[in-house]
Amino acid sequence: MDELVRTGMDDGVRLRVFRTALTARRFEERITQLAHDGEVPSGLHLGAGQEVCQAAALAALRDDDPMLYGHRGTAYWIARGIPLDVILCDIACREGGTNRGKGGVMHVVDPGRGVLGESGTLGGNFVIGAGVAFAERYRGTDAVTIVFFGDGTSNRGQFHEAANFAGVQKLPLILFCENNGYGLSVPVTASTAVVNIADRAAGYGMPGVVVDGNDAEAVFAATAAAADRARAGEGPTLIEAKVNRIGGHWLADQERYRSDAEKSAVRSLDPLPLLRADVEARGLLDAAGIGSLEAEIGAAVDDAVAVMRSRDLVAPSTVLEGLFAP
Ligand SMILES: Cc1ncc(C[n+]2csc(CCOP(=O)(O)OP(=O)(O)O)c2C)c(N)n1
Repeated sequence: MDELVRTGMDDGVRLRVFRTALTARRFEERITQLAHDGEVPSGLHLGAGQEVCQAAALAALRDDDPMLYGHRGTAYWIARGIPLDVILCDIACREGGTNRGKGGVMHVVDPGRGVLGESGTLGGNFVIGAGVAFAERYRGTDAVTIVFFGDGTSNRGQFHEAANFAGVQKLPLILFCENNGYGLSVPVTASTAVVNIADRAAGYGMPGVVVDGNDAEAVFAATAAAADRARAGEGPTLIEAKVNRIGGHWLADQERYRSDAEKSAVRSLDPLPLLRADVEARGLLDAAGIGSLEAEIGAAVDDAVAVMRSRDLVAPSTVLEGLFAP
């Protein structure tokens, strides 16, 4: 995507965001079932509630802009066009994944699509992302690097090192915080001294922007503006999208630290039905069109499961392969 509509999402982008978010939701529902059935490891951190935000942010970038993602959900990979069966083979530790099944649920990598992976420990993405942004500028490209992270991860030391370096170097970098109010079971108010993560931007010489992460239009506009700034050589932006983690931290989380009232309030704020209603109200898809899209996605998920089941589990004897460049 070279030309973007900067004043707002056009219909094509809106549909693309909806398709990506809906695919991620249905895909993760199936992965949850597969995990309960013991067919895939249960380590998935579901993106439910955050897919619209992730899809809208990525729709505002070019499809090969470097991306380091957080651990929450599959929408980042789907947005970049990685086939569902390839993602599922990674998640299921089978041959056929981007990492030949060795990356597991969190380390899908496809450099050709700008998908650079996730650091083994939270926080590593910040310094790697700043380094990638520096390298891209050094090579003379106009790529914009985006680093997604959660509110809890923003308290790692690497955030501050990388933000300062990006600010002083005016790197083409977007630091994109998905603030879902929790780091595992710890509420952000108990872990973080500022009200908004974006408030920290002032300390590093970059703009800090807070957006409603349930509003695809707002997320798209903020990310597009940050990308324009970065490509124009004006430096990094810290975006904080306020989102809701609809479910637990991961599949096995029983969420004992959240009241029933809070859980139902959060679930009632699901942005996916809101985006669906918007798509319908604008006449982009009617009920039949949405039914066809659901059927198409369901079939694609079925196909991915069939491919995954046909692949071998990664052989333990290959564990030391691929560690170093040949
Ligand atoms: C350095 C490090 N510490 C702890 C963990 C374990 N861990 C995985 S996810 C997570 C919570 C992260 O919270 P946040 O950044 O808010 O993202 P969210 O899970 O809410 O999307 C923790 C503590 C880790 N992976 N790496």
